[in-house]
Amino acid sequence: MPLKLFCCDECIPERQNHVYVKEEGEDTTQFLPLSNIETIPGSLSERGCSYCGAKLVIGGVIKDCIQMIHGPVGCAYDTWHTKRYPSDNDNFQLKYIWSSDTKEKHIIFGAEKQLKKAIKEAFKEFPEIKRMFVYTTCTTALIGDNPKAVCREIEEELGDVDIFVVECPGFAGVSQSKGHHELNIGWMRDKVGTLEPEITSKYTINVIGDYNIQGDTYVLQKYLDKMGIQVIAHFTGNVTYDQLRCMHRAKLNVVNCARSAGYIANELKRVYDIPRMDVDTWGFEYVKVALRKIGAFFGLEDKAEEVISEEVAKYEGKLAWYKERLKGKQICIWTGGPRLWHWTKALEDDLGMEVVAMSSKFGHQEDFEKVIARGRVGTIYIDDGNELEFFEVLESIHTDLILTGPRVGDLVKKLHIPYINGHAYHNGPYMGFEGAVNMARDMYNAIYSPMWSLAGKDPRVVDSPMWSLAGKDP
Ligand code: CFM
Repeated sequence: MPLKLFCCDECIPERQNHVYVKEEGEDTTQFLPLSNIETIPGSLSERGCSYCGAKLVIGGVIKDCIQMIHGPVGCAYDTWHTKRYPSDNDNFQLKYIWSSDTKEKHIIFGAEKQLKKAIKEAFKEFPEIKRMFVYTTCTTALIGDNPKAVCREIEEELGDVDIFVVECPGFAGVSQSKGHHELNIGWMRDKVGTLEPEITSKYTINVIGDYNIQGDTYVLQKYLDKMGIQVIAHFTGNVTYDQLRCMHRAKLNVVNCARSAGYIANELKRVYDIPRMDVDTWGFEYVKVALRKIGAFFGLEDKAEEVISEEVAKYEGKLAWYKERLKGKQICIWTGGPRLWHWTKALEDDLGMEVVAMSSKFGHQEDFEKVIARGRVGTIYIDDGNELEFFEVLESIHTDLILTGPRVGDLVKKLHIPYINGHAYHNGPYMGFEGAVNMARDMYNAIYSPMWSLAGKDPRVVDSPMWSLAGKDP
């Protein structure tokens, strides 16, 4: 039976439809785990909320913009400093967070005045900043505030500011995925086409879904600069608010994260007839394919080959060194969704590793189609996995490393299994040729760290229930 019920899910048997083990000769037309539906009550989900998907993932990356969170201060605090997306604007976007700080009395009397006060105060504190994102949260959406009306008033009053409102209360949708969607569609509707860019090249693109995690965007930008391609906007990554208003002027949309930003690429196609090209910007071999595809679109094949041979010469040897030491190592990928299909085959082809279990928090059916198509036979594929299931997976497989977030990562570390931050990275960037080497280096350092054998010598560990769960004998 390819759909699998974990023992820990005995009292929530519906979970069986979310866990799949691929068997020989099967394809996704026969079995596909359910995904992008409500979390089953009783399952301790790892998902985020809609607001988080909008703010933490997409909007918060923009480098010249106040991020005003309309709600209790915790919503702002909890999405601050948990992701690392630098910028060349002195990291303005990482330093600060703003909140309208709503309290009980605002629930009763309305929080619009409070929002207005907070927005004006924020613009006053940062007089050089003239752009703002305003996000709704569960609380302020439930009481029926109208932040758009407030923002239009302020725009008129102040005259020189531009504010974008994202209606993304946490409870909307089933995961952070809904927040991505809201921001994509809202930005397209309200802001794209409201400004004209300065065109400096015949070849113009938008890079969609890169996010500059630990400098990913810089790596891609370097390759594109060398090819003579102008990037109108990175949606999003080291980008200004106004650059994003000019997205309608690109001749091509190059999409990496199709999950969080495929919507805006589709809208740009529908409204402005800009073609969409999906690429993988992680993985040594995949990046070659990506650059060749972009090169072929503009007739810049030679330029693409130049960049490729220059970069390959620099990094091929290093990658080979790590491959020698990483081949045959078994790993798990437990992240949001797209990184499963971006990474599984890349790690197997580039480094000879074997991906034995994958869990996606919020991937949709199309993500599972891609990941199962690219994944191995015998691998476990989980939608919206919970902690107990993770422990059960670890009992049934051998794994040398897990690519996941710090929350699950710190748990598995206690089982003496190394983890690499699959969301914000350990020491990135991970995109591009150099990124593939960085990722291999981090995985090598994690797996081969002498810490693991020393940790096994700690006598206190022997009695720990976690230790027996790990099935290891010190
Ligand atoms: Fe796209 Fe992302 Fe991801 Fe994502 Fe995320 Fe992310 Fe992710 Mo963490 S936009 S879907 S909502 S690639 S934050 S930068 S790492 S879960 S797989």
